[in-house]
Amino acid sequence: NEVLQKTPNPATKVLIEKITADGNETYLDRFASQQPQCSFGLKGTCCRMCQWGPCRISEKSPRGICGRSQDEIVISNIIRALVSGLAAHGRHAHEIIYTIKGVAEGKINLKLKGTDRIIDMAEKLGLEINNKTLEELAGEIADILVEDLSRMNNQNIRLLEVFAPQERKDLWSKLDILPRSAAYEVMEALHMTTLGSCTDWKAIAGQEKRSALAYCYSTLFGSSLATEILFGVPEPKETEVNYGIMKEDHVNILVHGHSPVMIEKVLEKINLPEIQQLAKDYGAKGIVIGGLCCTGTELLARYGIPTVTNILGQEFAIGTGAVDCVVVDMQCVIPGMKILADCYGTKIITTCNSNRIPGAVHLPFDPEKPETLDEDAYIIAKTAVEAYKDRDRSKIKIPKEITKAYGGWSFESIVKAFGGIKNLAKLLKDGTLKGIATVVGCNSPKVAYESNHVTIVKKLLEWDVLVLTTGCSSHALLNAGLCSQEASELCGNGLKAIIEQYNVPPVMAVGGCVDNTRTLRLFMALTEEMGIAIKDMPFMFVGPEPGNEKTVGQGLSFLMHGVSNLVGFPAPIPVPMPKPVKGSTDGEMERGSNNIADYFGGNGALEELGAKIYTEPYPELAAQTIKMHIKRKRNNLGW
Ligand code: BF8
Repeated sequence: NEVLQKTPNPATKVLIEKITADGNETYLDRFASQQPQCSFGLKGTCCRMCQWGPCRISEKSPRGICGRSQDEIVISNIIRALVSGLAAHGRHAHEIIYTIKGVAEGKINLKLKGTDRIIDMAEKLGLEINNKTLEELAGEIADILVEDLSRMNNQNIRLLEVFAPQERKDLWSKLDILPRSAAYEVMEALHMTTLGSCTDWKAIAGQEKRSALAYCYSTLFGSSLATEILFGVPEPKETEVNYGIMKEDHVNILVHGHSPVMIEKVLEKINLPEIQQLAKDYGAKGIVIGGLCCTGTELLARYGIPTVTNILGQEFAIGTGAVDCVVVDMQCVIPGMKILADCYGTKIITTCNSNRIPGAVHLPFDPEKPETLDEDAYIIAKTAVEAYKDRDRSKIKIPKEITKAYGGWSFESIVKAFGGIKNLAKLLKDGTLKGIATVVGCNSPKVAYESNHVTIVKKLLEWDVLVLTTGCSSHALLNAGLCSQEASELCGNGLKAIIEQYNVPPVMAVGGCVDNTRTLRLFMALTEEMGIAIKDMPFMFVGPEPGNEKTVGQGLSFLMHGVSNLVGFPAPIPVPMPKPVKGSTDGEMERGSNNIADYFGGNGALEELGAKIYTEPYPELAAQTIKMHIKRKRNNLGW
C-alpha cells in the first residue's frame, strides 16, 4: 500500500494492481513474506566466511568461534560485497575489451565507431600513433586495458595513472592503497578475509580502499571507455521513455543487462527488411525496442532508443502482457522476471554464459569465439519477432505514460553544451548553480519504489543543484520527466536560466552505471580548471536506494576522490545507537559507537580522504543533508 501511495510513476501503480488482479506475484509479495528480515544480516554481524559458523555477534557472544570481532566481521562482509561488484564490472569490462581485440584482429564483424576516443586514449597512454591503423591502435589500447584487469606484479593501473588527479595519486600513494589490477585486488580481498587471515580491521579497510580504486579505474573506466571505442561517444538527443512506448499492435522487444555488444548486432538484424517484413507477416504493424537497466541506458545514450524501466520495474514491464521477448545479456536480470514471463507468455533469450536462465533460449556471445555472432544475432532477431504470434493477448494492459527525455550525455557533450568547462566553472562559482550531485544506483524493496530518487532530486532542482544520473536511478528520473527541459518549472531561478541559455535538462542521464566515470571526469575537469581539490568542491554522490553489490564500489569510488556520499539507508553496519548511561537516573545517554561506522561516517574518512558517508532514509531529510553539505562547501570556499 505504501508503494502504491508513494511511487511517483502512475504507470507503476496501474501495473502493480494489474499483476495482483491477474493472480501473479512480484518482488513486493516476496519482500512481504521475507519479513522480518534477519537483524544480524541487516547489521552485517553474521559471519559465514568458514564452515564452523555461521557465527552471529551479540552482547552475549561478542566474538565468532575463531575469535573474530564484530569490526572484523562487518568490514569483511562489506569488502566481500565490494569485490563481488568489482568482479561483475570486471567481467563486463572483459567482454567489451576482448570485443575490441576481436574487431582489431578482424575476427568480429563490427566497425570501430569511436575514432575520437581511440586517438584520445592513444595519446593519453603515450602510444606511437603515426603510421598505424585505427584497428592497430585500438588493439594496443585493449591490451593495456586487459593488463589493468589482470596484472599480478606490483605496478599501478595505467588508467589510474592517466586519469586520476595528482593530489589524489599522492594521497593514495601515501596511504599505500594504490591497486595493481581488478583480478589481484579481488584475490587479495578474499584472501585477507578468509578464516585465519587478517584480523586488523584497519588493514582490511585499507584493502577496501585499494579495491575501490581498482573497481573505479580498471572496471568502470575500462568498460566505459572501451564501449566508447567500440560504439562511439554519445551525443545528446531527444527521445521518449516509459511503459507507454510499447504498442499493443507491434512486436515489443525489451533489451536488458549491461554489456551492449550482442544487442548491437541484434539491432542490426532487426533493421533488416526481411525481419521487418516478418513482423508484418505475423500481423504486427512494426517492431518496438525498449530498454531495461543499463543496456537500456547505454542504447538510450547512443541511439535514443526509449528506455522502459529498471531492476525492480522489470517484472512490471512483463506484467503489461505486451512484451513478446526480452533479450538479456549480463547482471541485474532477476529470476522473478522469468517466473512472470512464463505467466504472460513472454520469451526470454539469454546471450551470456554467465547469465543462464532455465527455460530460456540461449545463444551466447563470446568475443573469443565470435564465428557465429552474425548468425546467432539473426536467430535472436527472428525468434524475438516470431514470439509475437504465440503471445497470450488476453492479458494486455499498457499504461499510457510516455515521457519526454533529452539524454545521451557524455563527458565531452556536457562540456560542449555549456560552451566549455570554464563556463560551467563560472556558473558554479557565481552561484547560478549551487552544486552538482550525481544521483545513481539501484532500487530497493525497502523503500517505496522510486520515491526516494524522485523526491530527493526534485528538492535538489529547487535549490539549483545540477543532477547527473546513471543506472536504475536514471530510469526513475527519466520516467518522472526530470531529464527534460520541460522540468524547468520545478527548478530554482539559477537552473531555470541555465536550461534556457544552454538548452540542457536539469537532470543529465549520462548512461549505464559504468558511465559514472563521465561524472567523475567532469568533477576532475572542473577542479583542474578552478585549481581546487575535488574534496573542497560542492559535489555529492547520492545513492538513495542501494541494492546490488555493485553499488558499494560506486559510492566508494567517489569517496576515494573526496566526494562525500549520501546513502538512503544504512549499509550492513551496526548503527551506533546511543545507550542509557549505567546507573543514571536522569535519562543521560552514552554516545553509541562502532569503529566501522565511525570511520566511514565520521572523522576517520573525513580526515583521511576529505569526505565521509552520510546515511538518511527519509528523502526530504536526505535532500536537506545534501543541501547543507553543498552550502558548507560553498561557505568554506567563500562563494
Ligand atoms: O549497473 S543501478 S540494479 S542495473 S547495479 Fe543493476 Fe543497480 Fe540497476 Fe545497472 Ni547498476
